[in-house]
Amino acid sequence: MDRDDNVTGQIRQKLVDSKERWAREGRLLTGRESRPDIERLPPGQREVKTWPVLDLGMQPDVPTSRWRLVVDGLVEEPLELDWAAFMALPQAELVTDIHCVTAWTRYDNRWTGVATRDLLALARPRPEARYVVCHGHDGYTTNLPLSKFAAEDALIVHSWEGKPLTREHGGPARVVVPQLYFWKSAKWVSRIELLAEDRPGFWEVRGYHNVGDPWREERYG
Ligand SMILES: Nc1nc2c(c(=O)[nH]1)N[C@H]1C(S)=C(S)[C@@H](COP(=O)(O)O)O[C@H]1N2
Ligand SMILES: [Mo]
Repeated sequence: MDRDDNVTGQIRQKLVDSKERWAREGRLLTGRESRPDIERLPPGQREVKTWPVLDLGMQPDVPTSRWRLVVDGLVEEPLELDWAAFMALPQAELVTDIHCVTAWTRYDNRWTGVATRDLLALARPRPEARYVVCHGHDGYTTNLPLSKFAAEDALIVHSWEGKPLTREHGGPARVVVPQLYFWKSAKWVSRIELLAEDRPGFWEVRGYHNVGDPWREERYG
């Protein structure tokens, strides 16, 4: 490892350490619950107009020529899609809000991509499949209940505001699960693994909530 890598590594570790401390201290918690049909802003959130970039500091460069999406685990029909096969699937366009656990919310993001439901319909989950782990090309993982992953507004997106998703935001393709905090939406998605038993991901083993519903303020726990 050269000196630069070392410095980046230290910064990243500091960031991870401070977020673990936030989780232990329950930082930003208001103790409120709220309902999406009554309020637009979940408890403890504030609206931002920009789109912050958050990740582990390594932003993998995955050209669409090398991009593959694997759907495996407890499925009848394991998939390995290349870019052309992915883009040939039915395309959905949706406008949804982003809620990040660090308390910013960004309204009205226009996504284009493939509905997770359509992907799952191809792979056909076995009856015992109840959880999903999403993997990113940077080694990131995050877990969620299959029911949340399969929500009708959950997508694997390749475009934002009609333009290809940028690398810093997880391009060429990332998961977007609008009903959960944004750490549940894996950038640079490489693999969707279906499981019978839950398996906590990167932030979930570091004190973040296992489900992460912003309306119930499930930040940590
Ligand atoms: N592959 C990968 N996905 C990831 C992350 C990451 O580090 N790696 N960070 C998560 C976190 S903590 C957040 S808040 C969002 C940030 O997405 P953005 O940078 O597009 O705002 O991505 C999530 N998905
Ligand atoms: Mo985050």
